Amino acid sequence: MAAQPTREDKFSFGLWTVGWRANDQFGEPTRPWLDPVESVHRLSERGAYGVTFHDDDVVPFGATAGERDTILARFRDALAETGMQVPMMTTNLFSHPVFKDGGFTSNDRAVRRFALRKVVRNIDLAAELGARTYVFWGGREGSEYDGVKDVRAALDRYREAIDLLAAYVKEQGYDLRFAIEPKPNEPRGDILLPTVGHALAFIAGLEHGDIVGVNPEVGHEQMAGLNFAAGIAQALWAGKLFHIDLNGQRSIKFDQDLVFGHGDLLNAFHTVDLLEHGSPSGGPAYDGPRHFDYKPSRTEDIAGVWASAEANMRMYLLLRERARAYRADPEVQEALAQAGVADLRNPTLADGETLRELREDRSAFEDFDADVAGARGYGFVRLNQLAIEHVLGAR
Ligand code: GLT
Ligand code: MN
Ligand code: MN
Repeated sequence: MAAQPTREDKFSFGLWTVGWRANDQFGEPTRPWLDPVESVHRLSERGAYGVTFHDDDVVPFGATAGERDTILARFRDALAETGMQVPMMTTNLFSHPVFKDGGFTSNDRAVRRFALRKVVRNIDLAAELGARTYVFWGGREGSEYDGVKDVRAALDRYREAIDLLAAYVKEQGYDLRFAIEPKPNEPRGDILLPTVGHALAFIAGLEHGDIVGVNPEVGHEQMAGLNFAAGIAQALWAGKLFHIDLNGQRSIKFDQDLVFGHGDLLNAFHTVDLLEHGSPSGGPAYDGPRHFDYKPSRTEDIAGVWASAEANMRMYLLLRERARAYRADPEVQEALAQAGVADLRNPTLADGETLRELREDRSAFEDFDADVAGARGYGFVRLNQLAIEHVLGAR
């Protein structure tokens, strides 16, 4: 039995997740509109510590200034009553038809200027509500056809937007960092910055990249056939894992946004192990929010929505418990040693050794017996079997 979720677990949910009305390409909504204030209460009761949202999740697009004030006052009251935090906020630059060709990278300059204004207004609100992370998911930044978008110009405009906004955050003295969320496709045929690797390369070319990191989502990497645990390991290595979207995906297909762990369970186990304990050889762990970005399946009624929210947290806690047992198991430690996992920490050259000295070291090449080294068994299968047995509760 895993423990019940508590605020210390730092579980957060997008209001757009439980609030999704389950309309899809082929069907109408199957659930009624859910009041964001109710979501704050229901999630708080279940042990979450925070909610996250797009500007339009709380204040409808096009609301007047007066309507916005009234809605936000009521929302702030719900936060105060429950003690719920807003660790992250983001902008909807994808729903309204004006963004059909993107926000920051629309071919229409007036749309790009409107997008910047929409983000700046919401960044001010994010700072006021105490959010520490501002996410950029560019779902509409891309195209369906290769000839319609000058990708190099689009990346210039993307960089212009992120640098302008990051400079604004610094000027205002806001304690806020940006996190770019990659996705390979959907809703656009191809989306700019499709993977964690693309996003990290883009960030390296920014003027204000020091406050810009990534917000990888499990399913988005897996839609591209990539290994999520390996992706976040690289983001941690780069010091850029600023936020995370946990959910589930079953192979390369449309974005399923299943409950965390309901897709590739073993990869979810290693994801939790990495977030909680850092890499096996002691690299950094992650101490930010455990944020769920899933969609309660279209088959569920409102009771099913809350059950699925609970399922996300429970999956995380169960996997955390299993990961702790895995790390503490002496047989696992022994298998890790046999696999040479910790040996990879040793620099390949000795302290102070030069490449010239390596070239003079006959034991490294001329006298090195490649056949003996090639005959070594690493025992990776045994280690993996131990991981699976822990996941199954067999150990
Ligand atoms: C949208 C998308 C998510 C992003 C959100 C942030 S909204 O639902 O599917 O992956 O994280 O804009
Ligand atoms: Mn998704
Ligand atoms: Mn997401």
